[in-house]
Amino acid sequence: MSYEKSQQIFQAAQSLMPGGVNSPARAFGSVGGTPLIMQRGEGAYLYDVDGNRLIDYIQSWGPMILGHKHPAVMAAVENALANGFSFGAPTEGENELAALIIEAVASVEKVRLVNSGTEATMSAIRLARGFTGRDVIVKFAGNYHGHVDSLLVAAGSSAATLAVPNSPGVTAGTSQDTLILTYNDCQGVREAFAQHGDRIAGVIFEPVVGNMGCVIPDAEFLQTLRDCTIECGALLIFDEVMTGFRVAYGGAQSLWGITPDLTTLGKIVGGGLPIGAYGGRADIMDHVLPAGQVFQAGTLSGNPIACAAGSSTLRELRDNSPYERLEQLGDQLAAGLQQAATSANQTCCVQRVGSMMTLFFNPGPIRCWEDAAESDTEKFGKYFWGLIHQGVYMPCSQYEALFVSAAHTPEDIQTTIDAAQSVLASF
Ligand code: KE4
Repeated sequence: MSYEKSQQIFQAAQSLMPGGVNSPARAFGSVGGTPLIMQRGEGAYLYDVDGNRLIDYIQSWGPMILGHKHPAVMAAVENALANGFSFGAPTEGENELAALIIEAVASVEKVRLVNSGTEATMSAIRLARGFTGRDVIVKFAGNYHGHVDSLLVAAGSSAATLAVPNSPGVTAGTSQDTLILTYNDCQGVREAFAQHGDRIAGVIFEPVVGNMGCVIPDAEFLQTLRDCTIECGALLIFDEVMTGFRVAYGGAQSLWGITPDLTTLGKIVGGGLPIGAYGGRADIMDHVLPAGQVFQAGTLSGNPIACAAGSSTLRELRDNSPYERLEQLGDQLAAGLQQAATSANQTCCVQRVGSMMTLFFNPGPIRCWEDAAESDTEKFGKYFWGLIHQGVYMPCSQYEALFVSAAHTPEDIQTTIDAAQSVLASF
């Protein structure tokens, strides 16, 4: 396989965009080498500028659950394009997408459309603070919620819960109202609420983590979060930007049977076009301007083309549910990857919910960031590139989840397993 054109284009990008990319996740920072420049997608496949075909398990980091260029989504976007691109005025398509989200996610009574998952989480935590009149937000190490200043924090040196900035440009003042806890640590949650409960506006977390690799919450952890937030009058925010419509049509909350106060969404709700959303109890959402006083706005929020892509994607997921097939394909892939690692005497564990999963170079189980951080990222890099050379495109970091789409076939999965078998056997 040649990657010559990718290398030329990426080289040229270096003088145009920081690191040659518009999002660091694409820069192959943790696996090394030059990112592949993609030309087009078709179903389960991506084609790079050198004409290499790859079975795609990144799927634009989650949105492409139906696969690339799904006919129903293509038709909806083409129809919307015929009316123009953007008006800065309400359109009926926004009602349609909002109604689909409200119908699908039981806890969402009202929703606001924005342009990215980051905007959704940033707005949700502002709303939690505005609604409760409190300042403190709780998050968990290894959970990512977009590049929101107050959530770009790392565990502080003291008390393990005080957060400090983990990016230049984030001020101490911004991070001082963020508490950072350990995922799946019920005792830590109870202690933090005992100590700070009356100052906590909300807790935001990933109800299945994708951003430290796939990590699954314990039932007790979920219940502890719900109980503590109710007891202290804080809001529980499910960040379902990745899990929304991915792990189930109703999101992770429909699997876990926990009702959050607010939910953030993105990725799939836009069908691959820029959309985010936050929603929840109407009595909370009615605090958002112009219904209430919490400010949030956006020039392209509810963009007609993005809404058409999102609504057609959700309708397809609702009316021709792929979730049973995604569960079967996910199970086939997870079992095959685990078997490939075991037969190659590689110490790995696979953690999965539905069609999102991670092969960790780590004995596991992985329950929190401290566990995940023990993974062998160097081996992961070798595995990643070995698969690229065999036409399989996995997420370019140990700390991401791979995604199976409704366009993948059992044959694609078997091809992937065979490729993993030969790569791991070569270690
Ligand atoms: P965006 O602003 O990237 O649309 O969404 C931020 C976000 C919020 N919440 C969760 C749970 C997320 O996973 C994300 C974004 N996910 C990453 C990949 N894990 C996006 C990839 C990238 O940054 O390029």
